[in-house]
Amino acid sequence: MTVVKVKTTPFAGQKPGTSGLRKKVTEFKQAGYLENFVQSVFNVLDDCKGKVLVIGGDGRYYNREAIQIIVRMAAANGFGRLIVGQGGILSTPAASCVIRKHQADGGIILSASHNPGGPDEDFGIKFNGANGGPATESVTEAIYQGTRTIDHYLTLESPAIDLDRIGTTQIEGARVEVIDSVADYADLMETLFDFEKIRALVSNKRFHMCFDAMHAVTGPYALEILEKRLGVEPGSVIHAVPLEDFGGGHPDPNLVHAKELVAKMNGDAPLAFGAASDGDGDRNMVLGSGFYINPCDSLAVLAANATLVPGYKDGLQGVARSMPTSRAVDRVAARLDIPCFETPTGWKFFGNLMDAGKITLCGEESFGTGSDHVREKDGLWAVLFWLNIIAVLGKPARSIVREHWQEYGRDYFTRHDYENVDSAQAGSVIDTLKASLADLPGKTFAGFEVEAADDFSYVDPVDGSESKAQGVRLFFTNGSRVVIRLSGTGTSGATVRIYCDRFENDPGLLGSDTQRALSGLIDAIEEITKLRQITGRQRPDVIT
Ligand code: VG1
Ligand code: CO
Repeated sequence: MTVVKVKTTPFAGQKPGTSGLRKKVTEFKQAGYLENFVQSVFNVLDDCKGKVLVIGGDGRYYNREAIQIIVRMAAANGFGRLIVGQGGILSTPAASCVIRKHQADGGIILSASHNPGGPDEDFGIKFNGANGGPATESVTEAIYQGTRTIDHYLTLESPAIDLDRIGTTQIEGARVEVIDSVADYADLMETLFDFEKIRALVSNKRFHMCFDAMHAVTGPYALEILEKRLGVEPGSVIHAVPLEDFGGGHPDPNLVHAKELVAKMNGDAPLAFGAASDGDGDRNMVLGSGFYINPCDSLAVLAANATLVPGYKDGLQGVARSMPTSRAVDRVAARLDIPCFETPTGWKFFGNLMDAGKITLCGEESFGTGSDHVREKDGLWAVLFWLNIIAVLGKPARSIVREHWQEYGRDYFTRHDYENVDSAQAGSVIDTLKASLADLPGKTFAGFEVEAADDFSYVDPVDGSESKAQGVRLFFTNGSRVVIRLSGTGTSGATVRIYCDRFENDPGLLGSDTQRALSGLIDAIEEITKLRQITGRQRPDVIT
């Protein structure tokens, strides 16, 4: 097989966002588009000779074709060993686990996460480093710079590898191993959680649960771990077959998109426990009987109860949350007397803290929770963590959360998303707000007086790198907070995210409806930004 040097010219806009490069499939399918990005990744790795690369994706449309392209390019670039998930499947946390376990030099994950899939929908690609985590900002910036000047990529002519058969083939100097997508990950879960106790819980005739894989990547993982290894009632995992278009659905685990699950958790005979994950398996939504658990609260409850779980029995080094996430976990950290870090949105900012041993648990309000067992957020891991806690405490999820509020107070939290807003309009809302930051303190909006306002800037405590302009924060004199930022994962128009939180510790006021509890704050931010007025939107598209 001869290595072929193919001439190419740069494509504009190959700048990775919050989590990799996400574009429409039609854009990715242009000749040389995927190749340019992949070669730019390899160029940043410098000498690929003999290196080990993990490759897998969430099974969405174009996953298999993309993997064949990447395998040929990796072999042509001199990689010594390629580890590929069977059928091209590796969930994001499983890819992280495989990179770490096999001491690979990195991995390429093909996913646009919770974005819809199909010929006219989204595709994505992300590079993770040897620690198993998303490349840091300096690496993604170097990849982007590479895409702006690229003039050739390397590939070779070789037959497509059989993605469905576990086994090894040789392409040039590269040994290509197709591995079981689930085994390494499932084994890791067994080392962290008390499978005996969870088995006893789920065998209880009164404990019925449902896991909604949303026709995305977690199906095979959930079947193996929940139904096979833990003995959860067969049929409890729904939408378990990964489909290229996620069955036409939106693989985003929230109350809007996981409708069938939500129906099972409410009504006359609600199930005891429900959960869902997203396209690539790194998000989780956890539900109790007729009870929604906000991801910010979920992180706080896991931190407060971590020592009940074998993998965390010795306690936590520290915790971290993304800036827009509510401060519920901060209260737990203060009580445990451990450090709590506030990072910009996106999992790539947690990696250094975990590698340096500064944190054990971390999370984001966007249904992301995880720990240092891998370097990605991890949907099924969070589900198992909850099941383990429920099994030990012998209480329903709802009681665990309510008792947590009684003890620590409650941080009411909501996020309002305005999707597909005209990019220029969205940009001007944010720019106008930024220009007024210095004038806001002391002013009152809808009864809320602004105490401080800034544009969040983060200095990484490990390597000192600085990330500026990570979202506008408005702090009010009564302790409430609003954050506003633009999404970095969309593929059309702009998505404006508004995050509101308010702390309450009056024991009689802990059970209110979230939207009602935050309505004043929502009015205040509209008065400040005039977002609805400017965009002509009456209400947000998604509320979580
Ligand atoms: C969103 C979430 C962020 C998350 C990111 C990737 O980013 O807000 O918390 O880390 O998605 O998650 P943005 O820039 O759109 O707000 V995933 O599961 O899409 O990889
Ligand atoms: Co995801």
